[in-house]
Amino acid sequence: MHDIVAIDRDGHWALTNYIVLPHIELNRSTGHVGDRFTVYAHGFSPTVPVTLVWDGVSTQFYSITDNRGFACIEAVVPPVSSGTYQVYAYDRWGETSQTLNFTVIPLYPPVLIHPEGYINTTAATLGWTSVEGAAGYLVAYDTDPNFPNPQNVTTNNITTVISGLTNGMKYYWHVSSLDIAGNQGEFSLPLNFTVDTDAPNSTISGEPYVRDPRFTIVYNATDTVSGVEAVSLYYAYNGTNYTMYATSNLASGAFAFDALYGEGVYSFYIVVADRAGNRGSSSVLNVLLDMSAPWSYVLPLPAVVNTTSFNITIVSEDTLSGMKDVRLYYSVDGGLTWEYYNTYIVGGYNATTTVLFNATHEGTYQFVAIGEDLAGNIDPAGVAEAFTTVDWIPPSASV
Ligand SMILES: [Ca+2]
Ligand SMILES: [Ca+2]
Ligand SMILES: [Ca+2]
Repeated sequence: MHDIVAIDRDGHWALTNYIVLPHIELNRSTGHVGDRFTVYAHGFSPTVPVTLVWDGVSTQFYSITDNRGFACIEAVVPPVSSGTYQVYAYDRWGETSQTLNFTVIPLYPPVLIHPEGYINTTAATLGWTSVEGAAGYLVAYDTDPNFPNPQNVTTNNITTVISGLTNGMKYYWHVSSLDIAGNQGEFSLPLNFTVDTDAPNSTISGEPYVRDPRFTIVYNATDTVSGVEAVSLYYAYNGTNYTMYATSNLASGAFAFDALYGEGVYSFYIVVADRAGNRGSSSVLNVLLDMSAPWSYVLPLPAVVNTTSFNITIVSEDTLSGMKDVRLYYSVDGGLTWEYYNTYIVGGYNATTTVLFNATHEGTYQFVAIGEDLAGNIDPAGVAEAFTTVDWIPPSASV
């Protein structure tokens, strides 16, 4: 109710009443429980309380109009179920506004953070972003992407631990927000993860004795569920601490190794990681780098032997890897080429080998022995190491 006063130039005046139909405007027509919103109330009685009515739940908000009948009511969406509500305002004198609709909508879902992909535990910690106004979250997980039989967890936190998961199983999960009235919003887009608690298996192999300081370590790694992510080669020299040498993304292959410390024992193993973060190690492979040639020689023989068969003694020595074999060569009567006679298996670091040599005819014999160690180093071919004259035909005399 308003008064209108008309005054003329001479000061005469007249008074009348008129009624302005009050109305309200909302700065928004939808919101979540707890959201703030503003109501502009026009055309109410001056300087009186004006009440905003949230229909259906009788929630009321008060303000006082100014001398023009205007009020600005700061309101909060009450904790009501999702749906459309009617709101209106009235003042102390019963002036009542029109009715407006306000729709309460559930909270938006959070954004899922982790886990995704592979995990290496049967108890997963799920995490997501917080949603403003959320009083809690409903987490659902299932082994089927359509969530036909979800396991549900309600929590006030932005993480939760779900346990009792099965190795090798893939799980889908999503989260919805709950407001203080218990309204459940839509679920987030799902993430999924697969449980892999099995460490990878691996083997390495290589030559036990090598003579080239660049050699190869062959490896093979396998993994169930998630697969091999990375392979790392570790080595130690003569029992020192292990150091990582190289890595590879390939599940099987070979590492070329440069033995920078020279001769000695190099020990190797590999560590294999799968995509879930499990790690497994191979057994240790020892490789002996032996770059030193052995030496073998034939012991001196009598100046003359008078039998077709006679013993030859070969002495061999090798450091590090030890002897593998020795080959005996001979030449007759100053022949320019060495004839191969035989190969003898020799073990150990120092060996004496006695062999029976069968001469095919008389003459002057020269001998040389060429040894080889287990790493493949070979005694340098040299000059004759022993010689003898074979003469088994008695001298004949005629008179
Ligand atoms: Ca695995
Ligand atoms: Ca050697
Ligand atoms: Ca020799």
